[in-house]
Amino acid sequence: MFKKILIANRGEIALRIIRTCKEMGIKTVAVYSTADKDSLPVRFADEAVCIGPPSSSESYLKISNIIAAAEITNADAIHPGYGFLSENAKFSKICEEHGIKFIGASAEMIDKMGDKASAKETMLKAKVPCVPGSAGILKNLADGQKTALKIKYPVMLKATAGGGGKGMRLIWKEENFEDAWNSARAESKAAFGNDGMYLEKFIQEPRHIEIQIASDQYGNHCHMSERDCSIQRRHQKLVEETPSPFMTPDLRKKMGEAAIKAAKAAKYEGVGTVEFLVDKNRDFYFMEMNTRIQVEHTITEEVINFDLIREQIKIASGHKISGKNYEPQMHAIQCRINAEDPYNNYRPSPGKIGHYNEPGGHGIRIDSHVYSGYTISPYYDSMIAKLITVAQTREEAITKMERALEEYYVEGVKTTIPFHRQLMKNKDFREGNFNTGFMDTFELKPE
Ligand code: MV4
Repeated sequence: MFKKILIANRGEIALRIIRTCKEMGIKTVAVYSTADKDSLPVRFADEAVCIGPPSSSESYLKISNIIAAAEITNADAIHPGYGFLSENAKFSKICEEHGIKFIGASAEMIDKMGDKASAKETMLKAKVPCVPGSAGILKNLADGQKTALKIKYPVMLKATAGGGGKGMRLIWKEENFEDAWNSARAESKAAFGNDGMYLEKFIQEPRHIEIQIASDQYGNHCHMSERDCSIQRRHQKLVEETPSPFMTPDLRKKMGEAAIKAAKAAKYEGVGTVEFLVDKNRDFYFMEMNTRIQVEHTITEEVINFDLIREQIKIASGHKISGKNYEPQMHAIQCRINAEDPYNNYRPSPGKIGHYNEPGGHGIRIDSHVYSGYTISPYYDSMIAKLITVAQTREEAITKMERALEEYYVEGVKTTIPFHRQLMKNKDFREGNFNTGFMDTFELKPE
């Protein structure tokens, strides 16, 4: 087992990783930018190293500084958390070259799964269900137009280097193809330095349902049931839950098996997530594979009673898994509490928190790095807490969430708490009647 892990991240996930390391008897090194010098990860880690100024590109993304911090503290592994360098192939490779275990995917895996057309090719070969579309990258405009006619409009044009909706275009009819082609390619070239495009049939009103998996270094794989992440806004998840209200035992079995097929085909190692689109008829299609621990791993932990960070660290150090799958035993919901103004287009609301009161009691979990007097920096993402409720049924988990949100008080900054309070009372949400288009029509009322 590792003796000392450097956490190449900040905020709640840095704290989350430090907590598990402590329970495992592993020493921890926090790295921090000058903006985070008073943060809880810095206070709770065994050692802390400043790696630069507030700007992420000069600190949490600065590979040379992070490797230097690992060398001087003699860390034998690096946990990247999510975001930042967690899916950076170059960083994974440099860690390996320095004899430091990267707790995440290999550079080859990150490259293979990060290129969406290549990931899809791997999945098609393995007979994982995929959205009908082009066979790999489109050769040119004419190839795109021809393929679109073959699979029939509406179609989705997607950037192979994409993610989070960047370089993606929905095209309803042939006459709009050329403009979409040109603008998507330009956008993708600018964002990723890659303008490779592929095409898919447009799936209308899909749900976003993802399967948590774990794979060890010996070819054993298991799935840990699903998370429904359909409540999103501009590709930012707001609420996640498990089980999905749309799930059936049959669909869970099929999607779990497909996710394992995906992991096997990729020769995956570590904990990961296979994302699917699920349509009205409960047909499902591979979207992408995430090779990191995700923000929403918490709800899976709650329903299978299992520490996923601990498992991730154990697998990275060579631990064997049994290969048995996990079934959800409870219902869990997570609301992302962001320092954003839901009444002002979710504009970030950084600043100093005055009084801060977290909810508590049975079935409530809060993963957060903030406290009374904490200053939320404008440099990083605006999530200040993950509020998770766990109960026997979905109804009880919602009731608990309503109660918890009533107790939650954050003075000094705007938060998404009013949005979550109203969502919990929304008829369609309560009936499990929602898909990825939900936020397009949701109207926030004055409080
Ligand atoms: C799609 C789709 C419909 N049909 N692909 C959005 C981000 C990227 N990861 C994939 N996305 C989508 N791909 C086909 N063929 C609809 C979306 C989509 C979406 C997917 C998941 C969660 C939220 C979404 C919001 C808008 C569009």
